[in-house]
Amino acid sequence: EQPLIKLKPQRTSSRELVNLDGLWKFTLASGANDTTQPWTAPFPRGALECPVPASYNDIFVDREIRDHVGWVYYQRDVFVPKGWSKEQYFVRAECATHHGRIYVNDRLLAEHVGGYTPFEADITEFATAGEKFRLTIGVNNELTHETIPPGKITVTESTGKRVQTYNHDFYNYAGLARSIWLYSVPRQHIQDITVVTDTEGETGLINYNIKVANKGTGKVKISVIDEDGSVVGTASGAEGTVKIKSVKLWQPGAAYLYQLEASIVDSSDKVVDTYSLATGVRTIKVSGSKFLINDKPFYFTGFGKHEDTAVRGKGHDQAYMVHDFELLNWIGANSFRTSHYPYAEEVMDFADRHGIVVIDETPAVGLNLALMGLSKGTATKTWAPDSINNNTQTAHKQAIRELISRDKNHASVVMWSIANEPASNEDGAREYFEPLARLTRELDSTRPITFANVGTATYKTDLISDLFDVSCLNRYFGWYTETGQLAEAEIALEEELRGWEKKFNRPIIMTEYGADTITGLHSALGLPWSEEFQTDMLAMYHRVFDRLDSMAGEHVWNFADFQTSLGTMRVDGNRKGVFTRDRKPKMAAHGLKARWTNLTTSG
Ligand code: GCB
Repeated sequence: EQPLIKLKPQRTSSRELVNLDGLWKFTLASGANDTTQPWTAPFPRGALECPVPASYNDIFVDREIRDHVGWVYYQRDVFVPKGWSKEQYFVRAECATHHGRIYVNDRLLAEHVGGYTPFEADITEFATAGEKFRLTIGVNNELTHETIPPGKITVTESTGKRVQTYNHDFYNYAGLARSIWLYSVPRQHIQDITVVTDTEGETGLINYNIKVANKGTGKVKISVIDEDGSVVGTASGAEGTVKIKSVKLWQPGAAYLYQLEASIVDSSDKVVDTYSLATGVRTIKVSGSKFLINDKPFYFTGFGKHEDTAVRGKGHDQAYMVHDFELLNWIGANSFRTSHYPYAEEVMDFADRHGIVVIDETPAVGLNLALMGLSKGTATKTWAPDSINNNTQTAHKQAIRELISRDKNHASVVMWSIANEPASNEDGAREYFEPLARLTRELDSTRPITFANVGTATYKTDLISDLFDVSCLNRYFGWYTETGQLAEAEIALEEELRGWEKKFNRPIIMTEYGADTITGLHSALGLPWSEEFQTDMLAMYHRVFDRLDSMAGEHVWNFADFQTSLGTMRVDGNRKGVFTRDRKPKMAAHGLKARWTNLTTSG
């Protein structure tokens, strides 16, 4: 059985890796009915050049490119290293948002729908070792009611312009926002590894399962190596358990990673292929209202984030990644949610290495016609054949499969969030979500599952929450309702939280709360949009949280200001960041730092 997403490419004694990031030639397809085939020839001289990784939208100073709806093409020449004649080799895109096609010379070799997960083309038969080929990647940014996330394309009558609208509150950045790789593996190679960890007293257990492609006579051997480089356990066979005596656990804030080195060896014990997987040993459980990591209650502090920076859009950037983690550390945050899509794999690896806890979310955001864009006056039902329907659900299942396939081995990932703010109070929600919750549990029975619940689906009206393990709530009392009235907001918030607490004896995490705040805007009265209001509003929420027994965490919306679609509700994007888009702290950051640093040190 083919794994959905193959192991992140790696350079080992048996594998080679060539990074294809840099400037690529770039062109737009001129329209939806464009019949030209840009991949069949080199792009003309004088073509635009676009950096990879980056979203293309904000790179050029051109509304036509920024607002483009449809295909764009990236192209470059690539050499296959001359030593690869006996190998199998692939082009891998870490993502193409939202629909990608990989062409080698004139030939389409891979196609993938879903904007935030990797896919690859086996190019072995189509590009010769030691020779050059033309690599073209087509990327389409269209969203319909049957994609995840959903959207709608309308044609403006007066100009004929196609316009993309959507229900989610972040800009529809598109293009090649993550790395592109050319990599080789031996014909017989390790295709997938699944690890599940556990403990027995002081002993750590790594249960592993290895999938081998083009299986021959080779045997699988496993060594587990600690951070000092000592082998602490071995095993053989494609499936088994490695026991580690006096195990060092992966802990929030104190990561410890073993390297699980999986090899295929031939009959004379020669290594055919080898792959090294960073593995943290830890357990997760939900018990009553406690979220337990290594059997100790864990209280989430941190943010819902976005992959978003100026100019790059959603382009992965190492400097921003490291800086964001530094700021999480500075402010005393121990966790974040990958709102509202899977983040670059490098981010997950970094979280593993630095002990930051992650709630990992699918791109299923905006499945709610009562919110924002899609309905625009013609308010209709969310769960309906001409709206979010069976095909959307099929795409949603695929998004869940790909998220878990890619991220199942990350110690940092402690929970799956399969959607953000769906219309869980509308008829049809249960029919839609019941199979998705079941699928998620089938794919991974070791992690709790959740979704981020919208404020309009209260403890009285929500129809699906019993299908999940943790109540993740997004609430905006004091902002979207009781605007600027914190006393009234405090009463409403407490009533709502107590309602959830009574209904389910389980952890509650406030996965969103926050207020739009313009840096530098001040108000002696603490009125909305000012830095004082953000500070006061967060403090009010914290008072309420501290009065409840079931609270298991608080994630402020948002880590940083971020870009959204154009609209009268947003000023150059959403300003609920605790940091500005260029990562300067707003006033509220200092209050959070004091609270979270204290929470962490007082356990
Ligand atoms: C939400 C959404 C988030 C928005 C936020 C807001 O509930 O989950 O994507 O950005 O509200 O600021 O309105």
